Amino acid sequence: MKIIDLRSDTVTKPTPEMRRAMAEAEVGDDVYGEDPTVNRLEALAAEKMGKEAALFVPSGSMGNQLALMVHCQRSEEVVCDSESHIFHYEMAAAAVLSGVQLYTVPGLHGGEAEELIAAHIRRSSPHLPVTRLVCLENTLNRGGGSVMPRERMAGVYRLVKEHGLALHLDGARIFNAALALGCEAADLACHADSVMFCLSKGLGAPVGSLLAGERGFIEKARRYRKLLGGGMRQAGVLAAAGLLALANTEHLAEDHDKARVLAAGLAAMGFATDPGQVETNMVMLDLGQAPFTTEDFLAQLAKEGVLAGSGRRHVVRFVTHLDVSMADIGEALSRIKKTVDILS
Ligand code: TLP
Repeated sequence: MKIIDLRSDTVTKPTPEMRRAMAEAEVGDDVYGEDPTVNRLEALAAEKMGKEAALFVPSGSMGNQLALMVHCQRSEEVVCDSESHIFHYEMAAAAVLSGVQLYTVPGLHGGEAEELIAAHIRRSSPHLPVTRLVCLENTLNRGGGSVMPRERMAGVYRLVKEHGLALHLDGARIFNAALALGCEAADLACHADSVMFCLSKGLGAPVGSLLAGERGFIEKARRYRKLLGGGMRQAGVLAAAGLLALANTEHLAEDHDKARVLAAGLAAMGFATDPGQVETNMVMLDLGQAPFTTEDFLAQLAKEGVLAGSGRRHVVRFVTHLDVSMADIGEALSRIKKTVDILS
């Protein structure tokens, strides 16, 4: 039985073309700044984000955490959505590495973003931490891959600048967001001082993310990357895969189509999943009303050869990606139906 893995878009394997490019990559010692392939990738990433410079890092988490380290001082505060990745999935690194507190705001990603952020910027007081940074996430992973429109980002950035703060964008899936909004990634990144995006998610590279921003910001991040043990040597073998991944981001549209078909199939089974709400490559299935637990559902579904993940409480997350076809989605739907029949 073919396993259909919808746990995440991180599960993709490099294509033969990618493996060839990796094997043939021109390399050097990147800690000395001498890896030509890494240098090319960083230049291309900066260009795509419309920023002065970029830094290749092993993971999205490291990219986000470097941004916090550079933007903030200890005891300062970062305002972010209560569903954000930096809050849930980065091992409390903001507290450990930067000594900052995350001020998590429910619904910050939504239509009230400006008002909510304004209400959470601290006034100057000897009793309160100093607000330093606002972090947005586009697309919002735990928000079902939902997109923050350009105008909303622009409004938030204006507000952030009026208060003399900085804005970091967790753009792990910025190309999914840009595609859904019909714009370039740089049109989103221009509303942020720094942006992190991942090569190892929908774009299909095996490893790597980039942090982009002003030259001085990136130079500081480079030093902190070394501090964290993230200075890589002949990293061109990885950057070569990244260059191929960045060369074509249009195929993400197919992942969005697959997600919509999956959501429509779930809706047809009677689940309250609205295909109209699927904006990118994720489908959230809320099993809060189901006669079985999320854990039992995931375990039985795995026996049927479909892997899915769990997100918020009672919520199953399906993520479409390069390594699942539209036919796989049809097959996954019939296995989901079988799972529900067994458990009901
Ligand atoms: N997300 C992973 C898991 O960590 C949950 C996934 O499967 O979706 N920002 C966002 C918005 C992300 O979704 C992720 C990874 C990261 C940052 C971190 O990237 P990595 O895994 O490369 O550290």
